Amino acid sequence: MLLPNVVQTAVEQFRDEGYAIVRGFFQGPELEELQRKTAELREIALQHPVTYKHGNLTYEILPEEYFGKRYVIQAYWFAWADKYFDSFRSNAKYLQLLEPLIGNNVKQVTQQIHWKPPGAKLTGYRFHQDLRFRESRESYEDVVRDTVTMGLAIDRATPENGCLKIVPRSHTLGYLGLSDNGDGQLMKGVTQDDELVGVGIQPSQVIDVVLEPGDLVVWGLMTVHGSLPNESQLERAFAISSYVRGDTSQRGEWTFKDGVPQPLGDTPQLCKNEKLFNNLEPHYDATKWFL
Ligand SMILES: O=C(O)CCC(=O)C(=O)O
Ligand SMILES: [Fe+2]
Repeated sequence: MLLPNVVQTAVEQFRDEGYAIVRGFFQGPELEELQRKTAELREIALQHPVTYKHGNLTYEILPEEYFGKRYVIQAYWFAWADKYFDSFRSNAKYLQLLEPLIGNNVKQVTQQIHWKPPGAKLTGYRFHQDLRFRESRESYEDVVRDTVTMGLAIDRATPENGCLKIVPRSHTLGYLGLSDNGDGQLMKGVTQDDELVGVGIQPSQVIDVVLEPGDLVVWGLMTVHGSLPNESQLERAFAISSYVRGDTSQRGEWTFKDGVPQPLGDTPQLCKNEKLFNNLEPHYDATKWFL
């Protein structure tokens, strides 16, 4: 468990600066298990030639036809594929950080692993605020106030392999519309300095979130962040979990009720994909967003 002063420092930093880092959130056998299960999940995902979807479960594939080799760059809601990841999402240490911020009735709106395989292009994320990914604002009382997002380093994350970059205190600037231009695709192209300057952010304000395996970074829906593609030969797997206050949100999968971990139910709940119920069957999605 986290020490009380670690929780308090993180909560204060998150409120003041729009982000916080918790070192050694996962350690030892718990970290090794996460790394092993992540490698296993990657092999399962790589059995699919193109992007695969089943309910909220998604494996985002860069197909061999266009990339010379098959890559998996994202998995969503793999709690449906492996019980380990269902209990991972309600780990008691997540609750320790969440409770002071959004209480102990909590739903989860996103569960993601992002891989940045060496050699794959298109593994960067242009600078943005995650509020752009919460389409149904009326489904929340106050989605900004009631959301906390956590990113757990599975591999070491450095500038060379495309670590997260954050603009401290940017959560106070309002919604800036970064990367909303064009098709809004985050993984094509990189943010130019003048785009940041145009919304009042100096490029020198951007910090690299360098993480050791097991370190955690916390951010909010208004925190400006992004990352560059992996230019190194080292992997960068990163597990992102976004939580909301359960009693003010009609989106997400229950994760804690009165602090008690909740497993997934029989059917998926609306989370981030508003079109979930259009097709609940397993299917391939060969959309060529990357062209
Ligand atoms: O994985 C990353 O580097 C950033 C991902 C991100 O910002 C997002 O999914 O919203
Ligand atoms: Fe993001």
